[in-house]
Amino acid sequence: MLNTLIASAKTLETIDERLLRCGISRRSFLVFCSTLMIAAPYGLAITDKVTPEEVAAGLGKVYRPPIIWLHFQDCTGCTESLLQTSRPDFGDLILNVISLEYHETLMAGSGLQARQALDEAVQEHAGKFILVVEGSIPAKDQGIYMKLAGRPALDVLADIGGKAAAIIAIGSCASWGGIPSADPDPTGAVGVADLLPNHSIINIPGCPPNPYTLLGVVLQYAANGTFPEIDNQRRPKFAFDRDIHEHCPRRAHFDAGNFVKQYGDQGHREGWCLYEMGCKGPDTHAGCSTRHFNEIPDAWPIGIGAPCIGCTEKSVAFKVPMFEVVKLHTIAAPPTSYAPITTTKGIISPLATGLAGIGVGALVGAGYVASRKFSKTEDDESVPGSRPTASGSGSQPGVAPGSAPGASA
Ligand code: FSX
Ligand code: SF4
Ligand code: F3S
Repeated sequence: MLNTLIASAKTLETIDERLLRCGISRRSFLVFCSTLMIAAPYGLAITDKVTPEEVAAGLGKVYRPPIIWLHFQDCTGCTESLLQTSRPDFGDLILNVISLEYHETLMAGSGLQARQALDEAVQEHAGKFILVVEGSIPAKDQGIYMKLAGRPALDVLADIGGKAAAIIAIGSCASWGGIPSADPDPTGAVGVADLLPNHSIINIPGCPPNPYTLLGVVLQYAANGTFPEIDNQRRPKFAFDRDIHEHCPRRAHFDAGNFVKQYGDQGHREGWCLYEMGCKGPDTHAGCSTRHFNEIPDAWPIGIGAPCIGCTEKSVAFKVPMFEVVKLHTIAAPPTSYAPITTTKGIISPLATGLAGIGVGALVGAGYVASRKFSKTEDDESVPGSRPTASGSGSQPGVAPGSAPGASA
């Protein structure tokens, strides 16, 4: 078990020992544990507990996992999102919960000093450390497009990856190539698993991913010596098991047919659905709609009015054009009996009251909701931001003209 191996390293101590020695309050650690529980409410053995106290009791006995973090072709956004984690603050998180042995962005040394630090860390923790890789690896032309201390990145990854207990590919770049692999992909950018397919590798895609997913995976591995259950793209299921669209706060607008037509229009200002602006939420598995970034409410793409670009999906991100509308894979439209979410102008029909009115009212309501869905007529005042069209008609989202609404392939 990894934790037994780690314990043999004299320089490492348990999380409890470290917190005590450094004067970190129990309260801070409990806040951290409860945040982890929220980020991973199921699917992680370390958070599969009833209270934060139980999580803390289990985690406290875990030896701080040694981490070596390498950068390849990246923007450092993944590191930045970790830096912005505020519970506990960055210093507590990095220096006390995990044992970060090498990280080029954060270390003071450079050049030969950095090279020696890396060699020493690899040597001391060989076979016990977790290698975190950020950024894609240029594989074209024998890897000449990126060198570290004179060695192609390809060789560095093979060498250090071969000595790691396990590898975490953080971000979409390290998971499959990400932005550097976008057409025309001049460097032949690939992900870690493309180069080391037989290693123990887990992918945490996202541009950037949620830092608590990383911490959950790291601590789970340190505690149990195993990665959490993964899907067919090596992503931890606890964080990637559902699509954005399922829990999007704008979903009610999608169901009601209220779509932003243009950035800055009235619908955009009112927080309507971004589907027609190319939102890839229906095609994207990630937890962003419920786990926002930096612990700030609404700090995620759709929360600030930008469509999801599908950054966690290899087949979507940086491949499908930004404004292209995705197909829907599930029955998207709700029962037509759903009440509209905006109030209507006019007078309630007397037929809508009384027994006889119930059936008729339902039909009228259904007809109303159906007509509001995907309405594109220019004179429909109830649809903010509608733009006049030549024909005054439009297609339903995700449905090819002429096909039935709702489900598609
Ligand atoms: Fe890529 Fe990360 Fe995007 Fe940036 O790993 S996943 S470009 S946020 O920093 O490398
Ligand atoms: Fe949210 Fe996008 Fe789905 Fe609209 S299409 S409900 S903005 S995920
Ligand atoms: Fe990425 Fe979409 Fe989330 S773009 S950060 S998966 S909302």
